[in-house]
Amino acid sequence: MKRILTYGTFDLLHYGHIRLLKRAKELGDYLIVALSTDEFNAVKNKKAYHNYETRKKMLEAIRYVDLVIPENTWEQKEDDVKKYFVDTVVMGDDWKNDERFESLRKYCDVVYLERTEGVSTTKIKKELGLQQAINGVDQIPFVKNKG
Ligand code: C2G
Repeated sequence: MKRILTYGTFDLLHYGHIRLLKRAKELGDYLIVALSTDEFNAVKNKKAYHNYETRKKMLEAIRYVDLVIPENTWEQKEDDVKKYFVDTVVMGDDWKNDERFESLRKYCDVVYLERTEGVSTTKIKKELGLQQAINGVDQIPFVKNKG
């Protein structure tokens, strides 16, 4: 059984995400998605519209996805690959040659798939008026948990 692992926030699920998951599954038999937690999104300077539990339930409903685990840190990838006996880590090619993935080649294959043009969560939020420019940079204003 060939085991595939991918990482992401997967917020406001769209066909770019689905295409990535479909192609990742086609590379093996079992697809694990390490889903960024809300706390880790803050580290990535992302504020997801849907919280972790909602994003997890949506991913678990996708036929290509066999298991969803939390992504809490940048550093957990090596442990994930070993713990789940991963053969291949798959990411969209916006991550191509990123050392955080290239460093995994000691333990597994690393494959970058072409990113789907014309769609992104940021674009959806912008077009739905769900975000405002701050200092000229489009982003959801991240409000730290009060108290
Ligand atoms: N993706 C894609 N096409 C798009 C948008 C996204 O192929 N139009 C891919 C990305 O390349 C990524 C996956 O879908 O492989 C999930 O995208 P995001 O949720 O934006 O993930 P990201 O914030 O890049 O998180 O440790 C790695 C990070 O957690 C990756």
